[in-house]
Amino acid sequence: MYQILDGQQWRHIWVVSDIHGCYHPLMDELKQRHFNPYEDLLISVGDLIDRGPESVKSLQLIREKWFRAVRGNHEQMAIDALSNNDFALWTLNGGIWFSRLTNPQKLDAIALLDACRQLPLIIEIICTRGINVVAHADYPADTYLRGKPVSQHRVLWDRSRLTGLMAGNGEGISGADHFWFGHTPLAKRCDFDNLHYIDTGAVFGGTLTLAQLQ
Ligand SMILES: [Mn+2]
Repeated sequence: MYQILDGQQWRHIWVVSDIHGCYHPLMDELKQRHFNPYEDLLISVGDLIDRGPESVKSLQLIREKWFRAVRGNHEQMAIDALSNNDFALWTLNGGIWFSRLTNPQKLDAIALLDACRQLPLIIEIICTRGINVVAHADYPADTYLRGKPVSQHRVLWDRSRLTGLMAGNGEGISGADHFWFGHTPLAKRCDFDNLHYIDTGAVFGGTLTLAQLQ
């Protein structure tokens, strides 16, 4: 559930919003920032796949040394579809690309989605400017604690904290310096206290947001 990273291993560290198959826009953003795959790290808030044009290429990022990701609800829907052999929910939510792959492509995609079972739900990375926590939709507690069991479903899906914050209710989460979430497409990134919601809807005609943690 938790993966702990020591930021000292990298020069610059970035977190990126929901990619959803927007592989080439991501490469453009990395180029603009002079991202160096030998020295820098990119962390995804999850939802690498679905809706956009290049789900497989986006999924292949998990094999790169310079890339880490937490699991998003879209990866989870794909994992569940394959294990239950029930593709209805996933297909309805942008997973149609999978059925259009050739058989060899499908085998590679299955191997990659199988590897997504190993993706953590939460990444904690200790950077020069403090402790950062990355999760897809929410960290469902008032206080962060490394290793604390939390609801997988809420980590992957829950929008209630953000909805509350937008209505003026709620505050930050203690126990870490910054929290980075995706999942809910917004016109621009929203920062409430130490909570950062960065999904700016790249796949819906918006942009990818990259935030530098170190
Ligand atoms: Mn999502």
